[in-house]
Amino acid sequence: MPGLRGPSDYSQEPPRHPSLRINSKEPFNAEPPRSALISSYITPVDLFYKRNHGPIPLVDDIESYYVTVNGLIENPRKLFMKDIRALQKYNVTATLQCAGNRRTAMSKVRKVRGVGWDVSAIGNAVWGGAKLSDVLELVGIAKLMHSTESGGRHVEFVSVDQCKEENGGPYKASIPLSQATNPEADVLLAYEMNGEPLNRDHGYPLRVVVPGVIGARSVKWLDSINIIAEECQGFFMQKDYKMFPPSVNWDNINWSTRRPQMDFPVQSAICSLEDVEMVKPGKVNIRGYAAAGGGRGIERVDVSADGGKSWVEASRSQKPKETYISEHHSTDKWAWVFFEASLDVSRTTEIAAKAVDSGANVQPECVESIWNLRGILNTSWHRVLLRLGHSSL
Ligand SMILES: Nc1nc2c(c(=O)[nH]1)N[C@H]1C(S)=C(S)[C@@H](COP(=O)(O)O)O[C@H]1N2
Ligand SMILES: [Mo]
Repeated sequence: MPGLRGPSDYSQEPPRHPSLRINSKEPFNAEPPRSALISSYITPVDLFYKRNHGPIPLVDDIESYYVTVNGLIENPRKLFMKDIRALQKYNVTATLQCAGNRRTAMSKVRKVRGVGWDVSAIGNAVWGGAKLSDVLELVGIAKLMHSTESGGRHVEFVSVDQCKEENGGPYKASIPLSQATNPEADVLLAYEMNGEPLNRDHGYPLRVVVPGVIGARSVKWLDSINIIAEECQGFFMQKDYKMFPPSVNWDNINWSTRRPQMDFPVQSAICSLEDVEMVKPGKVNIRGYAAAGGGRGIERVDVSADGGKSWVEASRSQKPKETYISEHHSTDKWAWVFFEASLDVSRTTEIAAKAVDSGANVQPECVESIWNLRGILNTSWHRVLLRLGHSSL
């Protein structure tokens, strides 16, 4: 009897927080309101965005659940939860961001295909679990098997959810073996989120967390791990989550010309204000998040009260969470920072924010220049319009 299975319909979905904004019901895709997103540096599990491509899998019997490790290894293995829990446990604070975050704004320029998201398809959690590098060592994969040899190998993660994009098959993705075997990359097989067992929406009983990389590669409800010669050929690697130039449309697209997106680019968004807000003249408090992919930290966040003509530097805060810290807590290089600035507003104006990462990469000014037909990676300056309102005396 299998321990984990993917149902074919939506009759057994888990309960969800009522304040989530639902962008698609089946599959369930939802994000918290902006203000809720920045009310906590560690995003509470029930408010963390949920991004699914099929019905949520179920565990019938956790004792009989195991992950198989197959492919280019000498001895394929079954790993039960007790085997994974027996490995050193790490807590990694990492921001997960969907590549489709801020898609709705991109769609306003020119229509794109995909689930519409505001700015909250992102969250920061403390993920607890075993390092994938330890798991691979356990099954006998030498640490030095790096991808410098031609045809560098990959590690594929396969789930059990039934996705229509895969013709009813499971969600899957891969990362290079060199990243998977690198302990510093902090790739986890996580069984905890914010100190609690993962819940069903976020991948119970076990998920992959690939810090610094678009959320699409952090496969939930892990069923098998395959060591393969070429990257995963699944839909979400080959026919989705690739970044195309603005000239590519649905008539001339050639998916094979692009590589699957991995690292996410530098991002920020103002969360203390909606797209259009009425304010009184005076000081306006601007707060939001900034996140850098690939382990590059945030170097700076600039905010403007005149649509980007002049800028001031925002103050930043990155609080390591006290509660879940263990002796083996990793760094915060995978986690977002919160920023804050107080701006003087005396007329109707546009507020803008842009972040700079440690590699001096900056968010692009205009969404037009990065428009792409799938609407991914909208990292353009985040802008909100402040309308000077008459106070209601
Ligand atoms: N098995 C499985 N894993 C998955 C997905 C999925 O649909 N099925 N969605 C991916 C995408 S696109 C994102 S952004 C993240 C979202 O993780 P979350 O729902 O825990 O926030 O999970 C990824 N892993
Ligand atoms: Mo995603």
